Parts: sequence; structure tokens; C-alpha cells
Amino acid sequence: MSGDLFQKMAQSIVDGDIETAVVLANEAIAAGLDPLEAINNGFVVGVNQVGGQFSCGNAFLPELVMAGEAMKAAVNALEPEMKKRGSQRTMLGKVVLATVEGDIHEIGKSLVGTMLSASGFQVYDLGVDVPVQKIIAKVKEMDADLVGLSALLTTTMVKQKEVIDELEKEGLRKKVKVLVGGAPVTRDWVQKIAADGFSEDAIGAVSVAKQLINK
Ligand code: B1M
Repeated sequence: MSGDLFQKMAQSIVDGDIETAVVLANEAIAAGLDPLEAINNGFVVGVNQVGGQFSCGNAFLPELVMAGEAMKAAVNALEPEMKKRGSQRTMLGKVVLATVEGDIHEIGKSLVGTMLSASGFQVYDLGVDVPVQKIIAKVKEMDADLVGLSALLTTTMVKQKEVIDELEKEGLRKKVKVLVGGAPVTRDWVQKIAADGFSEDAIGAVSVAKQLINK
């Protein structure tokens, strides 16, 4: 039963069909499915398919855009349920989250933000295409414990390093932990830029964030 639903979810993203994606997301909630399972086994399968087609020239920007919009709508529909399931009372720490400058990919970053807040972190999400200085200013304003930086492009990953360099310059590096992620981010890269933590997905991001601030 859920196999069939997952397949339909993936197809709704491939078709860029926002309405169907939202209907299927709500069906998953009504059936008591774990929203993250719906995302990972259903919708993400579709978005990866479109990404693969795009990279080999069999799909074009409008298809990528529509798949992204449908994916965003599905994740938005599932978000309240994710928060409900993960709701916690204690405040674990303050997080400033952003997709780095030059990069407008927001779905993975927002998913990480949702999971962090559902797990008890106070998250300030600056959105996408965020300049280094804006991130640093927010860290200071919030007296943040952790900065989360998402980058989906090989060309924008370098901005993660720029944020780390700037934290160093401002004398904040020892106090503020840096968690990085996004499809092109590898362990080698994490070592190279001396980030504190890395995760391949949103669930992992929560446990790494907890470890980093000793919670
Ligand atoms: Co773009 N795009 N895109 N795109 N896009 C990719 C990333 C790409 C791999 C597609 C491809 O060619 N196969 C490719 C990058 C190639 C590269 O650099 N190596 C690419 C390209 C080239 C581009 C453009 C340059 C295309 C163009 O204009 N010619 C352009 C760039 C625009 C810009 O940013 N300046 C572009 C634009 C777009 C859209 C706007 C159309 C749309 C985004 C819509 C939106 O976000 N609102 C889009 C989409 C949808 C994709 C793909 C298909 C899907 C991304 C996604 O949402 N995945 C993507 C291919 C792919 O990844 N399969 C692709 C689902 C999401 C849940 O996963 O974001 O990986 P993800 O997040 C995961 C993990 O990575 C991790 O946890 C998340 C949850 O599990 N994670 C973190 C992410 N951030 C984290 C932070 C953490 C920890 C973990 O700590 C802080």
C-alpha cells in the first residue's frame, strides 16, 4: 500500500504537479505514515529523478523549477506533522541557518530547520542566497551556539569556508559551532574548511547538532 503511495509521490514531483503532491502528502498524514518516510521514500525519489535527467540534458530548467515547487509544497504540507511528532519542550541551543550566498536551493535547508526546531533548537532561518555578513550579524544578534550552512552547488560551497573565516576574524570561532551540509559536501571538504560537523540528511543534522553543543 505505502509502496504504491511512494511511487505516486515520486511521480507527482516528476510531473511538477503541485496539487497532487499536496493531496498525497495529506493522504500520508491521514494514513499515519512518518512524514520523513514520505519525503525520503516518495518525494525525494522524484526530485532526484528530475535532477538526474537535468544533468544529462534530458530535462530542462522549467522541469527542474516545477519539480522544486512541487517538492516544496509537499514538504510544507508535511511540516506541521513533523513538528508535532518531534515536539520537545527543552531549548537545546540557538541556531542560525542559511543557504549560502549565490545559492537558492531551499528545500533541504528548510527540512533541516524543521527537524532542528522540532527537536528543541531555537532556529533562525535566514533563507537562501544569504551574504556572509548577514549570517555573522545574526549570529551576534542571537548570541547563537551554532551556524548551519547549506550549499547545493559546487560553485557556492566555498561560501561555507568564507563564513568560517569571518567567524574566526570576529573572534567568534571558538564559541560558535559550524554544521555544514548539502549534496556536494563531502567529509574531505568538511576537513578542508575545518567545519565542526556535517550530515548527509536532516535527521543526521539533528544528532550532529546535539553532539556539537553537548546535548
Ligand atoms: Co538545482 N541543481 N539548480 N534547482 N537542483 C542541483 C543541485 C543539481 C545537482 C542538478 C543536477 O545537475 N543534477 C545541480 C548542481 C550541480 C553542481 O553544482 N554540482 C543544479 C543546478 C546546476 C542548478 C542551476 C545552476 C540550474 C540552472 O540555472 N542552469 C540553478 C542554480 C540556481 C542557484 O542556486 N543560483 C538551479 C536551480 C534549481 C531550482 C531553483 C529550479 C530548484 C530549487 C527549488 C527550491 O529549492 N525552491 C532546483 C532543484 C529542485 C534541484 C534538485 C533537482 C533537487 C534539490 C532538492 O531540493 N533536493 C538538485 C538535484 C538533486 O539534488 N538531486 C539540483 C531534495 C532535498 C530534500 O535534498 O537539498 O540535497 P537536499 O538536502 C538534503 C541533504 O543534502 C542534507 O539534508 C537534506 C535533507 O535530507 N542537507 C543538509 C542539505 N542542507 C543541509 C545542511 C545541513 C545538514 C544537511 O546542515 C546545516
